[in-house]
Formats: sequence, C-alpha cells, structure tokens
Amino acid sequence: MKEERKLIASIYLPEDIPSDFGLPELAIAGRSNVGKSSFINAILGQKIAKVSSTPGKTRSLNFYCIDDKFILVDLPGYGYAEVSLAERKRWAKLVEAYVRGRKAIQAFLQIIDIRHIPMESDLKLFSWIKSLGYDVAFIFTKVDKIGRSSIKAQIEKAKLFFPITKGNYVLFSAVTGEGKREAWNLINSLI
Ligand SMILES: Nc1nc2c(ncn2[C@@H]2O[C@H](COP(=O)(O)OP(=O)(O)O)[C@@H](O)[C@H]2O)c(=O)[nH]1
Ligand SMILES: [Mg+2]
Repeated sequence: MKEERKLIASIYLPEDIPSDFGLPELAIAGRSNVGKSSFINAILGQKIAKVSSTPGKTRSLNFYCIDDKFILVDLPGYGYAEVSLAERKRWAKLVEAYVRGRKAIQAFLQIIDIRHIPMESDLKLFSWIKSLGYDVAFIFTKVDKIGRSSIKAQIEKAKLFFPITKGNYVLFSAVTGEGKREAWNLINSLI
C-alpha cells in the first residue's frame, strides 16, 4: 500500500470543526513546546507538522490523515504563561468543542517531557482526559536529553502519578529516533 500522510484540516474556530471523517482518530495532547509536532514528524518520517522554538505556536487543531486508515489530531499546546489569557481561553473552547462527544476518538496520546515529572499542568491534562472517559497512553519524550539512569528514575516517579503499565508508554526521542517502532506498535494497539 502506498504510504500517504497529509494535513487535511487546520481548524481555528469551534464552528469549523469537521464532523468525523469516518476514520478512527488519535488525539495528541501535551504542554506547549513538549515536542508534539516533533513526535508527529518523527514517526511519520516527514516534516509535516510545524516545529518551533517559540512556545505556543500551534494555535489550531491539526488533522493528519495517515494512509487513509486513521487520523492523528494535534491539539494546541497549553500551559504557557507567555500566551495571553484570551488566547488560552480560545484554545480551551476549541479543544473542548472537539473532544465533547467525538465518537471517532479512540484514545489520547499524552506527550510528557521525561525531564519534568510531575508538572501540575500534565496532571491536570491527564485527569481532564479521564473525566471525558477516554483512554490515555503516554509518550515520554526528549529522552536524549538525560542519561539512562535518570530515565529509569523518572519513569519510577511517573508511576506515582500516572497509570503507567508495560504496554501503555514509550520512551521517545525525536532527535535520535528512539522509540519510533514502539510508538507505532502503541498506536496500532489504540486505533
Ligand atoms: N532534544 C530534543 N528536542 C526536542 C525533542 N522533541 C522536540 N524537541 C524540541 O523542542 C522544541 C519544541 O518542539 P515542538 O515539536 O514544536 O513542540 P510542540 O509545541 O509540543 O509541538 C523544539 O525546539 C524541538 O526541536 C526531542 O525528542 N529531543
Ligand atoms: Mg506543535
């Protein structure tokens, strides 16, 4: 089968959110600058999502269609004080409008920076997703930034705050490509 990944919608307003595409959706969520776009680019092997060193760049809900099989949905990042309150409220409304009763969503992938556990905003995001009734799996990213023993310690810490099990998380680096295959296995198990 021909591999085809494309951005099919970039949405800024709740009223513009498309009804589902008849395909399962996987929502990618996490703090601004945590590496959501880099994760998407790394697993797809192409620069499809904009990566920026300026936090709060993804202001839209971006729908990526993967091989006509499922849709990855990159949610706007949150938790950046640099972004105005008005803008944060606008994002919250947009994301709420998307997730409420969206039957196509199979699960969430929550992206967490392995170096910063726990962050209040990550805990809030997790409980919000659970309150909506969705399953969550975890991508601990930027593992290239710390050593092996620190990674182990951070995962042990994460277990105190998130329901981490053997099969529901991946150690990931967009820089080295570590965890790509595992991320795909995880995605396939979720959709
Ligand atoms: N070292 C390292 N840097 C990363 C990794 N993932 C993302 N980054 C960097 O973190 C910054 C934010 O990444 P981005 O993907 O735009 O985050 P987003 O706001 O969550 O979409 C950029 O400067 C990326 O180059 C990673 O796995 N390792
Ligand atoms: Mg992004």
